[in-house]
Amino acid sequence: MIRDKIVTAELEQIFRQALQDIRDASTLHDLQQVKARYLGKKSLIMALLRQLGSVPPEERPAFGKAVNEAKQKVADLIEEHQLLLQEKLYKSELAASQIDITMPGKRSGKGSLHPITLAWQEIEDIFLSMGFDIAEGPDIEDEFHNFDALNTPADHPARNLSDTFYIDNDVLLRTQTSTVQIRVMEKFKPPIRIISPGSCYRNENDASHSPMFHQVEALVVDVGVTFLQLRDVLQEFVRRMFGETIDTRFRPHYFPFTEPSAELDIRCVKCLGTGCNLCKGSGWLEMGGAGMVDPNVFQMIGIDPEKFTGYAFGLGIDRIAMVKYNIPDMRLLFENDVRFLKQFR
Ligand code: 2U9
Repeated sequence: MIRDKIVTAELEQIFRQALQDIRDASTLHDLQQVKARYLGKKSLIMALLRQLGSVPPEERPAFGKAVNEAKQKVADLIEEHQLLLQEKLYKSELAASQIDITMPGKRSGKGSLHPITLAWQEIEDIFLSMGFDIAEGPDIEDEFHNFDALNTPADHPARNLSDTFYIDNDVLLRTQTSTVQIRVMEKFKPPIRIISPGSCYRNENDASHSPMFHQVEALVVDVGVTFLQLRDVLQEFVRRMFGETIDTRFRPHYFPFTEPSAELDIRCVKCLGTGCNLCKGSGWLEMGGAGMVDPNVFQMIGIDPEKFTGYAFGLGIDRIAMVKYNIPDMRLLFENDVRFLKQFR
């Protein structure tokens, strides 16, 4: 009986201390340590339980019951406190990560269209309004569409490996978008009135040449198409693109695919003809080439040259963008420097 009282008093003391320690545990880590101290293998309560064997048999049930009840109570209290601490932790984490929805958001930088895209779109709009359709075709071509059908013989310097990017025998990167006009003529009968804007590739690279550049070519085929119509369409295009005061002139030239052929100049947009650094004192800027479709081209593609005539021209989109937006060096168009691109917002 005396022993029983001593044990009860000891248990009582352990229990009271456990209660205090549980309450004092302010973090889950502290509580884990309290749990080990009172319920772990080496804990005081477990030590009491281990004494069970030395307790007289008649006292064992009461002794065991008291220790087990105390152990269960401590376990329940620890669990209760653990839930409390978990909730506290969750709330403090939530408060720390709270988003202030009244704060102004971060502005994502607004992009701008590339000057080539701007020029390209304006060129398309002008020609669409003059009744042209837009035709597209593959960048990777064969020799027939890039050279043979365009009356460019096998010994022509343009077919040279050093001027043209060949991928394989008879597989190349188109050097001009005329390949598209050939494909259109293979598919459709005249009347044809198209422009073909697109990327072209030539093995050259300096301040005024890029190995990849952009062209817009045009082709008009019908009965009674004349050089005068060609001149008027180009003059109208130049006025709309560069301004009403910008005149054009044609200089005789030679292209294998047109006859007669001419090069197109426009009045210098900077000095309007008096001579400046842009036009190198000439008062004119080179803008492209043009001509009447060579009868050989029509013959090659199965269009009767006795019945139909056609005009064609080619303009460099990059060149147009440079003149229009006063860009001094072609490389600026391909370096993707945002400080340059930002100016076209
Ligand atoms: C067909 C027949 C003829 C298209 C033409 C040019 C003249 C020309 C240059 C302009 C600047 C290329 O980008 S550039 O260097 N192009 O000078 N292009 S006539 O003639 C054609 C096209 C298709 C069936």
